[in-house]
Amino acid sequence: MGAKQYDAVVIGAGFSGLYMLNKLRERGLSVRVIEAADGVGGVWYWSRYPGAKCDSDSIFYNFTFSEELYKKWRWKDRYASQPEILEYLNFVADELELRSDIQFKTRVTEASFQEEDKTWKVTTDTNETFEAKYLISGMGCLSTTNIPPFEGVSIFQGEQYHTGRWPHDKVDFTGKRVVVIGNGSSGVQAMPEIAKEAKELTLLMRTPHYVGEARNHPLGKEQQDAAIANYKEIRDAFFTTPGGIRMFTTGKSAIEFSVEQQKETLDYVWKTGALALGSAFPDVGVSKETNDIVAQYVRDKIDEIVEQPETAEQLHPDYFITTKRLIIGTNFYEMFNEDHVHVVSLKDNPIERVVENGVKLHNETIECDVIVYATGYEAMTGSLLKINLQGRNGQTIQEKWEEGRNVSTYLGLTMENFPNFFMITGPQSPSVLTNMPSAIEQHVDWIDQCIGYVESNGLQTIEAQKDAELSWGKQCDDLANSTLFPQTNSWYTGANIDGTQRGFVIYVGGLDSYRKICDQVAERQYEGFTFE
Ligand code: N01
Repeated sequence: MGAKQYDAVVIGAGFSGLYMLNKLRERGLSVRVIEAADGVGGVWYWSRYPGAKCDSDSIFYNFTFSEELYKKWRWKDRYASQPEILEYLNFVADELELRSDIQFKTRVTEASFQEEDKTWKVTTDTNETFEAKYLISGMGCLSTTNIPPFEGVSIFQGEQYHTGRWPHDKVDFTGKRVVVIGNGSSGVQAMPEIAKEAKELTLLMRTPHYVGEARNHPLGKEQQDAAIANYKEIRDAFFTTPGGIRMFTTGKSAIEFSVEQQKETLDYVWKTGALALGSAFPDVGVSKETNDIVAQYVRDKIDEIVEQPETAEQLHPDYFITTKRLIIGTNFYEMFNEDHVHVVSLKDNPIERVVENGVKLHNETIECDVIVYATGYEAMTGSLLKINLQGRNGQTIQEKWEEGRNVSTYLGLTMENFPNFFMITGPQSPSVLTNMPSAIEQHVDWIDQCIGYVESNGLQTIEAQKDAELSWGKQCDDLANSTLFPQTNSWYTGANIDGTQRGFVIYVGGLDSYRKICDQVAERQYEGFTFE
C-alpha cells in the first residue's frame, strides 16, 4: 500500500492534538491525527485510577480559544475528575466534529525526514505509512508510564496495575491486601479511595512528599454561572500570568511578613486549597528562607493530623517544597490514622524484588493480593524518545539528545536538523509548570501561525538554527539554576528513574514571559530559524 498523503500529521488526540487539528483544518490543511487509544483524551483516557482528578481549578482546565465552546460547558466540581475531563474532551471532539480526521488504535513507531521531497514519512504499528509536510507531536509530557524494572513482576500471583494504564472496568479492592508503590499525585489520589475498600493498604514510600489540602467541592449553579460570565477574565489569565491560571498570592516574600502573618496566610491557603502553597509567597521556589517557612508549615500540619508520632515523622518531607510537583489530596494524611493503612519507608529497606505472594523488601516481605504501581512517568522526553524519530541525515532524536536528558531545542518547540517538526509543550517550554491547557493553546497558536508563514511565503521548510538552540538551552539552564528546582531529585530532572541522565528541561520563566519571547521571534520574521 502506498503512503497516505497529508499536509500535516499530528501524534496524539489529547488536548494538544485536538486543538492542533482544529487550527490546521481552519487553515485549510489536510490533517491526520494518529492516536494509540480507541478514543480521544490522551492522558485522561488512560489514567482511570480511583480518585483521579486534575489539580488545576476546573474552570481554567479547558479551552478558551472559542467563547462559544467555553460557554457551552459547565464543570461539576472545583477539581474535575478524570471521567468528567474525558467527557469534556469528547464533547470538544463532537462539537468541532474532529473525529473524522483522527485515526484511533494506531501507534506511530517511526518518523523520518525525507530529504528528497522535504516531507516526513510516518510509520505506524498498523503497518501504514503517511507522508506529510509537517509533523507535530501532541504526545504530552506525562504519557509514557514508568514501571521500575523490579525483578519477579511476572511471577506475582495477584493483580497488578499501573495508575497511568488503569483498566476500564472498576477494580474491586474489597477484602484485599493492597500494596501501593509511589506517593506522587496519582498515589496520593488513589490511596484514600482504595483504603475505603481494602482489608490492608500498605504504601511503600521512597520519598515523603508535601501534600496540601485540596478542598475540592461541587460547583453550585452560581459558581458555574460566574465562570461563564467571567470568560474574558479566565482567558486573560491564560495570557498574563506565569502559570496561565489565576492563583492566590500575597505578591511578597514570606520574610516581609511577621511570623503571625505568615501563619495566617498559610492557614488561609490550607483552608481554601493548598495548591496555593506554591504561589502565596512567589519566591518560594527561589528563596531558601521562604521555602523553609512553607515547608515547615506542612510538616507541622502532618504532626497535627497524623496521630502516631512515629508515622508522622516518617511522612515528613525534607526537600525544598515545590521543587517536586506540589501535591494536593483529600484525606491523605488522615488515612494513616486508620488501623488497616500502613506506610513503610524504603529508605533503609528498599524493594529487592516482587515475589509470588507480595513484595520482598530488604528486611521483610509485604504479602498482598494487589500491587498498584503509582510510579509515574518517563516525563518530558519519554514519549519522544520512544519513537524512532529521525531528522536530516538520519540523525535520531536519541543521538541528538545523547540518549536522554541532554535536551536541545529552540523554544521547546522545534529542533535543528528536524525541519517542519514541532513539539506541543515540548521539553524546554513552560509546560508542566503551568496549567496545561494554557500552555497548549499558546503552543498550538504559535505553531499554526508559523505554518501560516511558511505556507504564505511559498516555503518548503522551517528549521531551528544551531546557535538559536544553544542560546535557548543556556537561557533555560541559567533560569533554572537561579531557582531551587535543580537541587531536588524529581521527574522534572529525570531523576525519578534509575540510570537516567539528569537534566532540568523546563523553562521556569513563566508562560507570560515565554509567550512574549515566542511572539517576538515570530514578529522578527522567525528569528533563529532558517528556511528553504
Ligand atoms: O508520578 P510521580 P505520579 N521504587 O513521578 C515513586 C501529574 N498528575 O503519576 O519520589 C520506589 O509524581 C516515586 O518516588 P520518588 C502531575 O504533574 C497530576 O504520581 O521518586 N518508588 C514517587 O513517589 C504529577 O506530578 C494529577 O522517590 C518509586 C512515585 O513513585 C505527575 O502527573 C494527578 C520508584 C511517582 O510519583 C506524575 O504523578 C496525577 C521505585 N523504583 C498525575 N520509582 C493531578 O492533576 C518511582 N517511585 C492531581
